[in-house]
Amino acid sequence: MFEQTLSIIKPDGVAKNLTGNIIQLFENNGFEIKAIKKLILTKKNAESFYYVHKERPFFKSLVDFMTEGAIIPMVLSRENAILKNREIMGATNPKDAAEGTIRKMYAESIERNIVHGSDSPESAKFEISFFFNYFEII
Ligand code: IDP
Ligand code: MG
Repeated sequence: MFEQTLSIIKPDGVAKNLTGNIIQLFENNGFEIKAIKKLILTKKNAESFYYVHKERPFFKSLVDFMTEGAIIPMVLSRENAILKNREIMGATNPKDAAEGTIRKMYAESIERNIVHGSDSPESAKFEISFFFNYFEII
């Protein structure tokens, strides 16, 4: 099914100048960038975005990390975009990520793992609308 997903280059990825490499990888894998912007989240924004994790022990640390610098959210589309993006990103913990995945190549730790990707059609819908208005998605 042709679908859309939300990807974010997290503050560590932006700070390490990996934006170009990551976008290239998505384009090489058949994704079209339908929308893109650069911004800095407030703590409240980050807490809202990650509300599903609010009871987790790493929640505060995750919010601190996601607000330490600029991020680049993007709407990506292709066939099976949600699953395919998760595949290209690799496992949450870079130690478990497959060779050639973004997290295997670039991530420092389970927290500082370079990219975010929606994990279901429901989360993609919420996450895309969190960052983009309908008229910003081409
Ligand atoms: P995902 O990004 O692979 O979907 P989630 O379980 O949804 O992983 O967790 C959201 C984010 O929270 C992760 O990408 C990572 O930055 C952070 N995180 C997840 N698990 C841990 C942990 O055990 N310790 C610290 N940070 C974590
Ligand atoms: Mg997740």
